[in-house]
Amino acid sequence: MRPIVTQLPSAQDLSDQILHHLTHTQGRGPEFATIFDWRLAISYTIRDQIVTPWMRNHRTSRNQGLKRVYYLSMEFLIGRILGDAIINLGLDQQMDAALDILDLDKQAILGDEPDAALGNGGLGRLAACFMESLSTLGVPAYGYGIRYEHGLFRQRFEGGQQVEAPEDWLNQPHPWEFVRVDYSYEIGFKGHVETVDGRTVWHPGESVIARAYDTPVVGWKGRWANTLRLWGAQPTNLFDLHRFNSGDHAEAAKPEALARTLSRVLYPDDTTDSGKELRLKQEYFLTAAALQDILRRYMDEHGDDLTGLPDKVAIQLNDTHPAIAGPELIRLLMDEHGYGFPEALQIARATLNYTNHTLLPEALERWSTWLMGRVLPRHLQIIEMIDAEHRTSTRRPGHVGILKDDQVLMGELAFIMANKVNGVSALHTDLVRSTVFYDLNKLHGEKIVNETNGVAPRRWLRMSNPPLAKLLDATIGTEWTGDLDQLRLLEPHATDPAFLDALHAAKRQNKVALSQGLLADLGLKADPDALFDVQVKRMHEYKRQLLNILETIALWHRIHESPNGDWTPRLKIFGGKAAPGYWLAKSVIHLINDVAATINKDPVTAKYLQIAYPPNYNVSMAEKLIPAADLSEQISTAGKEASGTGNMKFTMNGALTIGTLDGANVEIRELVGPENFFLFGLTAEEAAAEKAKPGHARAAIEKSENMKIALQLIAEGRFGRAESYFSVLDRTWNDDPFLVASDFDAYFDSQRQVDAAYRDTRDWDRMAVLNIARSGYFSSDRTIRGYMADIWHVEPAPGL
Ligand code: Z16
Repeated sequence: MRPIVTQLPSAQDLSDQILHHLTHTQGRGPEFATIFDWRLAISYTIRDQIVTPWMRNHRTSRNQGLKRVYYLSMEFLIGRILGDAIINLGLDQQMDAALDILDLDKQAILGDEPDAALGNGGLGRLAACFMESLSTLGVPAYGYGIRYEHGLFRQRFEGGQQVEAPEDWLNQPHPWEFVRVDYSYEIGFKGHVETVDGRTVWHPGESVIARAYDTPVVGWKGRWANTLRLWGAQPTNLFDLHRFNSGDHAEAAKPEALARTLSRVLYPDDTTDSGKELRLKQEYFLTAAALQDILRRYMDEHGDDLTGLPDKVAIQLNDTHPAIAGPELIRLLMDEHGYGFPEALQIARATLNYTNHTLLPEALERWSTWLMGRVLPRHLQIIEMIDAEHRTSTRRPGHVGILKDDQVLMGELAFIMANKVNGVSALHTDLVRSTVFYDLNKLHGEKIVNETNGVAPRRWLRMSNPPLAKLLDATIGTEWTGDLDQLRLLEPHATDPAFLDALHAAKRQNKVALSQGLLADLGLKADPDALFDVQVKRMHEYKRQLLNILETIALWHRIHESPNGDWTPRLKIFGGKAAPGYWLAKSVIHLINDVAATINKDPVTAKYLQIAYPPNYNVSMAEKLIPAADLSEQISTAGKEASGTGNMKFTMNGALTIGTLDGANVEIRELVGPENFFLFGLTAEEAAAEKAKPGHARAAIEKSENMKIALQLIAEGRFGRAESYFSVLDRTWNDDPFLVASDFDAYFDSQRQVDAAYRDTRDWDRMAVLNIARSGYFSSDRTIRGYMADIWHVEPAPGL
C-alpha cells in the first residue's frame, strides 16, 4: 500500500472555496453574509476535505473485505464539529490565514455552531471520543445512534433553581450530515406472532421507517474517516388519505404521530432507568435499524451465508440500552434467514459484546415482561428461549437468569448474549466481577475484561488548550497528538525553571480568558491568580457536589473567624445539570446557587473565596473550563463512579486532582504518582462497611465541628429559606447513603493541604508537569487498541 500523502490546501485555496460555498451553496454574497452564512460556507469547505479519507475508507473496506466494528449507542455527545475537524485535518494554520484574508473572527465563527448534545454525560462523550479514535487508528467502523431532534435540555437558573428548556439544534441547517434516503428500513412494533408450517412470523401492529443520516468523523492527520450513522424516524405512509377524506383526521395522522415522537427527544436521565414505553421503542428502533443495515452490508459483500458473520462483524453494545440486539439478531437469523435457534444463538453470541458503565442498581435496565410482550412480542418469546437455554446449559435450574419476577433483566441478557463483557476502569471491572455479575462471572469467568476509558487528545488537549499545545509542540515536538505516551518526554522539564514559567503562563492565559467569560456571563470578577477549583459533571448524589459545597461553607466560616489569616484565594467553579425529575439533585443546585449569592457579596471574604456556577454546562463549556482549572474535583463515594472521564481531561491539562479511590482515579493516581495527587476518603470496601453501620451519618456529623457548622448555617437560613433544602438536610442527618459525613473531615483537611501546596507556585507547577507528562495512558487511542486486541479482533486498514 502506498503511504498516504494528503495534499493540504493553501490559505488562498481555502478562502476561494469558502467564497465559492458562500455564494453557490449558501446563496449569499459576502456583503450580505451573516456569521451563520460564513460558518456554513467554512463548514462545507472543511467537509469537502473530509470526503477524501471517507471515500478511501469505503473503497478499501469494501474491496478488501475488511472486518468492521459497529458501535451501538443511544448517545453520542459530540459537541461542536468544525473546530475539531480543522485540527484533525491539520488545517489550523491555513484556516487562520484564510480567515485573515476574509477578515473573519475565528472564535465568533466557531462559537456560532450549536453543540450536538445527543447524550447526557460520560457515556455519550465516551462514544464520541471512541468514534474519533477509531478514525485516527484507521479502523473500519460505524457508530449507530438516534438523530434526536432535541438533544439534552438547556439549563437556566431562576431564583437559583434549575429550569429546563428544550434544546433545538436542528432548528437550522446542519452542514455535517448527508441524508441517505436509499438506506431506509421498516421497524415494527406490537402486533402478534403466528407460526405457519413451523416458521414463526411476527405481524407488527405498527411500524415506522428508520432513515439514515450520515456524519463523517475524521481522524488525526485526515488519513481516515468513519461514519456516524444516526437514524431518524419517518412515517411509513405519510398519511391515510382514505381515512382523512372520510373525516377521521386524528386516526389518519396516527402513523405520523408515532414517527414524530420516536426520534424526537433524548431521555435526560443519566445513570437512571426511566422505564418508559417510548424509551423501549427508541432502543429497539436504533438496534433494529442498525442490525438490518449491518446484515445488508455483510450480504452485499460476503453473500448469504451468515455463519461467517463473526469474522467480519464486531458489534459493541454501549451499556444495556441496545441489549435487545441479542434477541433481534436471533430473530433475523431464524425468522428471516431460516437458521435454527442453536445456530442463530451461536452466531449472535460470537458477534455481540457488552460494555457495562455502572453498578448503581437504579441504572440497571429492567422491563416488565408485560410491556416487553406488548411492544415486542416475538422478542419476548426469544428471550424466554435464551433464558431456558442458559438455565439448562449451566445445569443450575432456578439459578441466575434473564427472567425474574416478571421482569426482563437487560444486564443479564446483555451478559449472556455477549462474547466479551467489559468494565470501564480497573476498579470498576473488579467490582463488576464481584458484585453485579458475581454469579455469571463464576459461570463464565473468561468473559469479563477491563478496558479503562480514555479521551481524545485532539479535542481535549490540542483543540481546547492552544497555549499548552503550543508549549508542548515547542518543547517535545508535535507527535504527542497522535501518540500521547510521548508526553513522557516532558518529565525532564519538570525541574526546568524556564519551562515551569512557560507552563504557568499558559495556564494563566486560560484562566484570564475564563475570567473574562465569567465576568461577561455572570458579572463575577474573578482573580486569575486564585486557585481555580472545578467540579463539572452531572448533578448526582453519588458524585457528592454536596460535600464540595458544605466544605465551601465551612471554609467561609473559618475565614470569617480570622479574616486576617493567611488564606489561599480560591474560585470554586461548579457546572452540571440534574435530571428533571431528580429532586434531591435539584435542591443541591439550589443550595449551591444560594450559597454563591451570599458568599460572593460578602466583603469580608471576597478576596479569598468566590463561587461561580455558570448554567448549561455542556461540551463547549468543558472545553473552556478544563484548560483553566488548577484543581480537579473527583470526589465520588468510592465504588460508585464506574470510571469518570473528566478526571482524565483535567489531568492532561495540568490540573491536580483532589479525589477518592474511585473509578479511574485509582489508575490516575498510580500513574501520576501518589505524591502528585490529593487523596482522601474511605476506600470502596471501607465505604460499604461504613454504610452498613446503623446511625453512621449522625455519628460522623457529631464528630465533625466543620460539618456541624456548615449544616447549622444552612438550617439557620443564612443562604435562603431553610425549608428549600429540608430534604437534603434531613437525608444527610438520617440516611446519608453516599457518606458525605463520613468523608467530610478527610476532605476538609485534604483541601487545606491543597491550599498550602498552591502557595508554593514552583512546586505546584512541577506537579502539574508530572500530571501532564504521565497522562498519556488516558488517550482513547490506547483504549481503542485494547478493545481491538481483546474484544473485536480487528486490525487497522492496511497502510494505516
Ligand atoms: C453514563 O454517563 C455513565 C454510566 C451509565 O450507566 C449511564 C450513563 Cl448516561 C457513565 C459513568 O457514570 C461514568 O463513570 C463513566 O466514566 C462513563 O459512563 C463512561 O464509561
